[in-house]
Amino acid sequence: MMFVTALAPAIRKAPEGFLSPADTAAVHAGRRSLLAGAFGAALAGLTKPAQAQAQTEDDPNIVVLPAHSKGLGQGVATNAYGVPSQFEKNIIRRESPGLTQVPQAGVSFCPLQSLFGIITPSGLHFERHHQGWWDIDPSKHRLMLNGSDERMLKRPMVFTVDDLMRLPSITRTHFIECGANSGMEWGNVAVPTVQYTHGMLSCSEFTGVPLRMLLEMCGADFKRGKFVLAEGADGSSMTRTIPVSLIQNDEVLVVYGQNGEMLRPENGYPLRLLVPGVQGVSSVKYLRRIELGDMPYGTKDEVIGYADLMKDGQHRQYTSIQEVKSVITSPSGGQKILLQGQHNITGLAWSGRGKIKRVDVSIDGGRNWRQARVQTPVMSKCLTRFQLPFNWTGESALLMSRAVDETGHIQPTYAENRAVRGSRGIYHNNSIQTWLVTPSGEVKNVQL
Ligand SMILES: Nc1nc2c(c(=O)[nH]1)N[C@H]1C(S)=C(S)[C@@H](COP(=O)(O)O)O[C@H]1N2
Ligand SMILES: [Mo]
Repeated sequence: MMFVTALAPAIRKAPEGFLSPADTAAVHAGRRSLLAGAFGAALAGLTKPAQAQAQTEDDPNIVVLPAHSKGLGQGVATNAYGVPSQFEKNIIRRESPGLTQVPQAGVSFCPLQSLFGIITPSGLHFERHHQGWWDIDPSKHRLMLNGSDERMLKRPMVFTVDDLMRLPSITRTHFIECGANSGMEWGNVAVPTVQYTHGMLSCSEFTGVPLRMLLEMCGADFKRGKFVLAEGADGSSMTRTIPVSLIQNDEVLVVYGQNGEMLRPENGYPLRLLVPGVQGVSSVKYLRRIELGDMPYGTKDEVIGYADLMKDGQHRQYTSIQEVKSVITSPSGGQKILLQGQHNITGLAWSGRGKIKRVDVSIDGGRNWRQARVQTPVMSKCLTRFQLPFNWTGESALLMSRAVDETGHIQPTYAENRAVRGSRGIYHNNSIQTWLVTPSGEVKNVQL
């Protein structure tokens, strides 16, 4: 007997992405109990069919009728707003220990290792706050559009959230990635899990109205006005310059919807800007003001931070595009492969320039590459899921993924990136990630 669905538990997802000491001991002792009941038996069956047969026949999880098959379940609306199963309580956002001193100026990382497909559940969307999050009363929130002078924009206007929701809307699925995602890796810190290496990345279906339409309602003059300033309503006064060229294709949205419901407070409720493909900081949350002007604003968030420190010591400013990137999310750092045989390498690829064209996967540190299967539809500036079967024979393996986007950009190696960028930067690290699988099945972050 062979249960194909039983493959997933072979990579055990423990808290923090690590195995508990007890579990690790169990693995070393060779106890199968680690893989619950029938699943464990079925997995064993992939390599030893006869044994699997014997184990499944007297498995109490099959032959003993459980309480949930005999009694009454919970009533409707017991969870008026549904929450995940109690058995999924380890799948949460996590703060990287020691990364930030104060939680209000912090990051919580998305558990990429545990997610499927491309949509990040709203409650798991990574969070980056410069001064904490707020749950703002939407009836009191206002969005003002003005020009740096009256020639830029003829009629300054103030919109309520209701005003915006009465306009025709656009819904699109896009990733948001912080410009500092994978930032620790420039210095070869090699943080242990994909949650911490790549978890400042999430993807939602967003709903809102094009910023260009709002500006045109105000009589914007795009011959004069070449730059937009976006300003948030939180105490950090988050302000970013966005070139008008970026908003002209209607991709930049003033967003109120996220995955079919209103934005979550942590993600900017009731209004945020969404600048697809551009580093997350430009997607200003709690958006309260848009100004049209004729030059870049050079605000604190553009001068002090979000500038790339180059190899020669110079800083590169306004590098906004999140370049082509990918990462294997499973097996990934901190996980442990418990059984030899068939596994599935899976991960995410994305590019701030458009669609993903292909993803190649290597299991030998980049000597040989095979093209991964990419889940369709592939959308622009959106996460793309890839997979490749992996037969683990108990030997060391170096797992890598390399994405190519529709503009022909190829994800670089660390050596290629460092040759230009050095190793002291924070932002815009799109290097190829390597996971080492050791003969004991442990998966570790290494750099090649
Ligand atoms: N108003 C406001 N907008 C903000 C921020 C902030 O602190 N305040 N953080 C920015 C940064 S640096 C990023 S990466 C994204 C993160 O969006 P998220 O918290 O919804 O994931 O929001 C951006 N917009
Ligand atoms: Mo960010």
